[in-house]
Amino acid sequence: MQTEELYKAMFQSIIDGDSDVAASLAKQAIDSGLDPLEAINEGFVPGVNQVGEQFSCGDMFLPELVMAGEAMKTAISVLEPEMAKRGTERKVFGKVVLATVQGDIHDIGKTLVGTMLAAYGFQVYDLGVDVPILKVVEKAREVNADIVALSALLTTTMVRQRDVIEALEDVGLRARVKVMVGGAPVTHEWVEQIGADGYSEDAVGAVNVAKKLLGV
Ligand code: B1M
Repeated sequence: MQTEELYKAMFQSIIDGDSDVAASLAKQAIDSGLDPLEAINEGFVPGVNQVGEQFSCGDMFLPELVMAGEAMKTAISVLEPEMAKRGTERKVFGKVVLATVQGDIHDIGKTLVGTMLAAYGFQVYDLGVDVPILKVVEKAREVNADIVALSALLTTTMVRQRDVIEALEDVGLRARVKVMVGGAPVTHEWVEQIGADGYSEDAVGAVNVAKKLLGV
C-alpha cells in the first residue's frame, strides 16, 4: 500500500472503531519503515479528530467514541516500541512525573507525550489517568521530580492543573519543580493564568519544552 493509501486506511479504521484493522495498519507502517510518530499524526489522529467533531455535533455517540479511542490506543501500542527505539539521545535529562488530572480518563495524548519524553532521555513516572492531586504531589516528592507534567482533555478538568500547582506550593515543592501542562483545551492564556512553566500543543513539542525548562 502507498503511504497516502495507508494513511487513509488508518483514518478509516479509527472512524470504524476497528482495533484489529488499526493494529494491522500500524504493523504495515513499521514494516514499510515509516516514522511511527508521523503515522500516528498523519494517519490515526485525523480519524480521532473527525470522531470528536462528529461526537460534538451529535452525529456519533458515546459507544462509537469509546471504540475509536480503543482503536487509537491499539494502534499506538503497536507503534510505541518502535518510537521508543528511534529515540536516539540516551542521556537522562531529568525526572518527569506525568499524569492525566483527576476526573479525566483520556490517556492517549498523555501516553504519547510520555513515550516521546522517555524516548528522548527523560525518566518518566506515568501515574495514569484520573490521578488525585495529592498523589501527583507525593510522587513528585518521592522521586525528587524535575518536572510535573499534567494532561487535561476536558474544559471541566483543566482546573485540576491549577489545583496541582497550588498543592505543590502548599507543600513547599513549587520552587524546585517545573510544571508543564497540555491537552486539547489548554491555551497559552490558561498557562499564564495558572502560573505553569511550560505548555506544548503536541508530543514532540513537549520534549522541546521539557528540555528548555531544564536548560538541557
Ligand atoms: Co472524550 N472528549 N470524553 N473520550 N474525547 C473529547 C476530549 C471532546 C473534545 C470530544 C468532543 O465533544 N468534541 C469532549 C470534551 C469537550 C470539552 O471538554 N470541551 C469529550 C467528552 C465530552 C468526553 C466525555 C465527557 C463524554 C461523555 O461521557 N459524555 C467523556 C469524559 C470522561 C472523563 O474523562 N471523565 C469522554 C470519554 C472519552 C473516551 C473514554 C470514550 C475516549 C478516550 C479514550 C482514552 O483516552 N483511552 C474519548 C476520546 C477518544 C475523545 C477524543 C475523540 C479524542 C482524544 C484523543 O485521544 N485525541 C476527543 C476529541 C478530540 O480531542 N479531537 C474527546 C488524540 C490524542 C493524540 O490527542 O489527547 O489531544 P490529545 O493529545 C495531544 C495534545 O493535546 C498534546 O499532545 C498529544 C499528542 O499530540 N498533549 C500534551 C496532551 N497532553 C499533553 C500534556 C503535555 C503536553 C502536550 O504536557 C504535560
